[in-house]
Amino acid sequence: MDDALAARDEDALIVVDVQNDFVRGGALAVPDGEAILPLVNRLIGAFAQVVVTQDWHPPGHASFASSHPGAKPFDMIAAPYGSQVLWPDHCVQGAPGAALVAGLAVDSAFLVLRKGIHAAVDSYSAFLEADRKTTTGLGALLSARGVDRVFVCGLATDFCVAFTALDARIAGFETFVVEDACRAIDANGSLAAARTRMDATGVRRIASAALLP
Ligand code: VGL
Ligand code: ZN
Repeated sequence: MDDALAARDEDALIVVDVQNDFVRGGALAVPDGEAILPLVNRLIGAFAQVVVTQDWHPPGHASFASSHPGAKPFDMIAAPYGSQVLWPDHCVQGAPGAALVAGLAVDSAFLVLRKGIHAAVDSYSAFLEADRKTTTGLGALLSARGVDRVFVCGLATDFCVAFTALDARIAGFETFVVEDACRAIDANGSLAAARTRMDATGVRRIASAALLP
């Protein structure tokens, strides 16, 4: 069992992409993704500072396979900013699939942060887009609010959760991924790769029992 980590005022919870397209029936459904909802809601209740993110792409986004003639979902392409996995169309701005899952306890969140809004650049991370230059401003915002530890949960472990956690760590926050409050896509070894990177970067992987009574 992990040491108890009872949430303090200087802790922020980032709830990543708990959206219709990432759960059962969605365009990019994460296996068992809907199962995390009760636990995520309990975590939200334990934190004074909560940020919820939404993947929020314009139609024709560069990460969509449909934007690249001849490409299929899960192909890789070389984008100007590096390699990019191509996805089914998902989380299109304003579409039902982009909405937060019904029942997600968002009311206490101080911020709903939308990311991936630039047509030519993807953004798994809630901090820095895939060009590694364009910031969402989240790091500065959390710092200005006195946050020093960041806890991350949501979907998907191996993409938006991991990239968000890695960037939180790089931004200087002590960073934890609450693994049982996440689910993974796990395409082509992506979950093992994400865990290896998180471990190497000093992101701590914990269970919710360390936080919740
Ligand atoms: C995500 C793939 C594409 C995620 C978002 O939320 O993990 N994955 N867009
Ligand atoms: Zn996306």
